[in-house]
Amino acid sequence: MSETYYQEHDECMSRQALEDLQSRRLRELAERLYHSTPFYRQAFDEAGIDPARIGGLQDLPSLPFTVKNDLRAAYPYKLFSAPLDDIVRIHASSGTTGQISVVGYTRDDLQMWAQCVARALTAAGASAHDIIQVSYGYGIFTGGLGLHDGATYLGASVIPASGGNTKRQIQFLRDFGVTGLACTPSYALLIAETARELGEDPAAFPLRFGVFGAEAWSVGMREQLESAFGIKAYDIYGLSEILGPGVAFECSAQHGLHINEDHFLTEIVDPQTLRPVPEGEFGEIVFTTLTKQGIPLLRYRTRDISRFITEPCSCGRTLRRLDRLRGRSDDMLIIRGVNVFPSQIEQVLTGVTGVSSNYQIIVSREGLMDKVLVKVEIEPDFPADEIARFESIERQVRAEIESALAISVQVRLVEPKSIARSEGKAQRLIDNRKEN
Ligand code: DLL
Repeated sequence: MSETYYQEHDECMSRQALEDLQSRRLRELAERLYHSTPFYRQAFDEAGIDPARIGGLQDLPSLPFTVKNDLRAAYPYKLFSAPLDDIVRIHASSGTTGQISVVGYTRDDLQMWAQCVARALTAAGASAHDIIQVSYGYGIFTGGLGLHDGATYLGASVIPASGGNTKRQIQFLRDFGVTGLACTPSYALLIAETARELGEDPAAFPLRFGVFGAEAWSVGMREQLESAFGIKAYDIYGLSEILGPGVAFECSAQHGLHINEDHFLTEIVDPQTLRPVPEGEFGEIVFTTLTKQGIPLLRYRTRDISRFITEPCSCGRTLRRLDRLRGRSDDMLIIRGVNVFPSQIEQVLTGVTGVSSNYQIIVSREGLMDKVLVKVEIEPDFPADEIARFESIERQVRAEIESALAISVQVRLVEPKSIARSEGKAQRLIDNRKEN
């Protein structure tokens, strides 16, 4: 058994070979969906599309989209394409609105998922020799078990720590020789902060790399995590509707996330017109699952915003890259006509001395305008007798946000530890807009 999981044949294909493969898989998918899933049969019939006549990628723009509400309306199993007898695992999306989307995996799906994650771990420099602590939540959320199965597939020694009990996490990191940590970036930051409070230096742990995702995070946050633990921090992206973690991943170049394009056909569209954006521009990511059996989806609108990076990658993989995710379109703020994502505000905060990266953005709406208050904690070692500097730092943060993003916000510095920490996905945005 090889010590890494680098599938050169699949990860370094020529564009032509990849597109041929995608075309073939798209044709098979359309046939399969038509004959196995009443939802898609109806969608094809209504659009007047005969799946047998789909030639390949050139026909993709004529195929119907799938949206989150379709999944919710199909609750729990109506969008499954495989019989329940063939489903061996069920997960659900971490919906914040109370309505959840349910997804099912066949045995083959689980294997493909583990391979996608094993590719991601390999790209982060992991091998069968690593000890990987999985501190994403285990359960109905896909983070824990997704990373777990991928790390197991790779042959690493896996510590299924799950989220929470941060002191015990630190004990494992210190005593078990852990070389790789997988969790949300905000939880990694909390682990580092808690270690310091306990008088430990997180950089002294044997950790070498982190595989962080499940929420938007900035390059500034990456720098903080890398220096706190003395590691390389890699981004991993995915969503339960499509797979879970492992749809796309960063490599040693740390510049964009390679999409597992042999399994996930990817488009970037203008959310208004639903047409592809010009090459390299930001838009909504749309995925078609080419190989999934449990719940394959056609042109699923993720509401996540990114763009393609088109230059070749120095790592040699030809799988196209997504730029670091900006965030979800639902979280986008419009401030005097300027579109801003919380992750862009985070990027500015991480560059200001004296403030920490624990922050919260509180948005309200006045008329058609979003009004934004940025609450950010001061550094824990900020000298107590320098409270007078608060105002000048607030002014500085406001000025830096204004100059970097061309928006004006209110800024309030708050005491260390006054903003709630998260052991999973951080809640950075408090959105009071819908109440108005
Ligand atoms: O968060 C899957 C996952 C687990 C990915 C662990 C990476 C690591 P959901 O709970 O369905 O699945 O949430 C999916 O989280 O649509 C994005 O908005 C956001 N997201 C996930 N990864 C990233 C990332 C998992 N690397 C939603 N950067 C997605 C930015 C991310 N946002």
